[in-house]
Amino acid sequence: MKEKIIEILNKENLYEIGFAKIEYYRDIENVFLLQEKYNYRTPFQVGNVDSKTFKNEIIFKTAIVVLMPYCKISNKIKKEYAYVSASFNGVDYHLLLKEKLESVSLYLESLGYIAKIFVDNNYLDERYLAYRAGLGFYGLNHLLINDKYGSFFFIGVILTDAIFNYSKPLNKTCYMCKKCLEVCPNGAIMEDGNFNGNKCISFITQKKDISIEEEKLINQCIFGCDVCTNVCPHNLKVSECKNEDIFKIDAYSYSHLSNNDFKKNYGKYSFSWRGRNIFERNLNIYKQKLEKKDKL
Ligand code: B12
Repeated sequence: MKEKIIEILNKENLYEIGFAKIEYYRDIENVFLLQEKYNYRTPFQVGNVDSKTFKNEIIFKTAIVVLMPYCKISNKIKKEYAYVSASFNGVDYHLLLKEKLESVSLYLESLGYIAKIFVDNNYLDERYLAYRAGLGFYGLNHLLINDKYGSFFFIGVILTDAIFNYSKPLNKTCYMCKKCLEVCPNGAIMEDGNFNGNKCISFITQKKDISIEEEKLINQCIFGCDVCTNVCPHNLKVSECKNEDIFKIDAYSYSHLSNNDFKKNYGKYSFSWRGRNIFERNLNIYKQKLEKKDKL
């Protein structure tokens, strides 16, 4: 059954696949408790400590974890163009990856098993599941790093009640060069190994109400943030997106869109999930910065 699943996924061009045993994950319980204590948790994180550690799980036995790589964006984009971070650059990965995992869930269901697909906005801690499935190790920037793809990949998960031979976590750590910590513009990555999601620029570009101080942090990359990943030496091998594949928008000539036109033009991209207002807010912040510079 394992070989068949790998074969199905390979046909979908997915090659990094691991099998994690679902059990009570006590080793990360404290991470979530500390996160809540210090207010590091963002509202984009759903679920609670018990659901993420599978404390009371009775149905699922296995997480089949799959990585889907994406390309990185060079920071040599002309200043008049605003762009979105690499993870939001292409066609919505939530839909794409879910679709690719569909044939595995159908296969498992045909054998009488339960199978449920998850990508991103759900109660699971997907990085931890990928770590347990032997697909990578944690970086100081808190992203999971894979030997082939660096940290430039999305994670998809299928939970099932089927039982397999399980993969082992890798016994590896990142180089701890601290480059990510040094370049993070807002101190989200901390020396003590913690991560404050509320300070992460990626979160600030996506949240509704931002302060004047936070506005100062929004720049040419108007949605998401690649700063800590672009300096990471584990990402040197990651290939750059072709110029024509980079989503960019001329900040000077963009004019306000209706909700319908925004959906029509950008609905296929994952950044559109936050809607037009936030996108235009960030674009206008960048445009004002450009205009200020032009006047100098
Ligand atoms: C909420 C969220 C965010 C928030 C908060 C990020 C965060 N660090 O939690 C914000 C909006 C800031 C964000 C940003 C980004 N995100 Co995000 N995000 C999520 C989401 C929905 C939940 C994350 C979560 O539950 N965090 C929980 C907290 C506790 O995590 P943590 O503080 O980092 O703690 C971990 C480590 O400290 C570690 N750890 C600490 N102590 C110990 C001890 C032991 C023993 C072990 C084993 C581990 C361990 O384990 C903890 C749990 O994993 C996941 C999808 C999902 N359902 O999992 C995607 C996800 C993590 N994001 C992803 C991506 C791509 C990004 C961005 C790169 C997007 C961008 N370009 O802007 C940035 C990267 C920011 C960064 N450096 O982390 C990918 C990560 C892929 C990867 N290679 O790791 C995910 C998995 C989505 C996906 N399906 O692909 N994200």
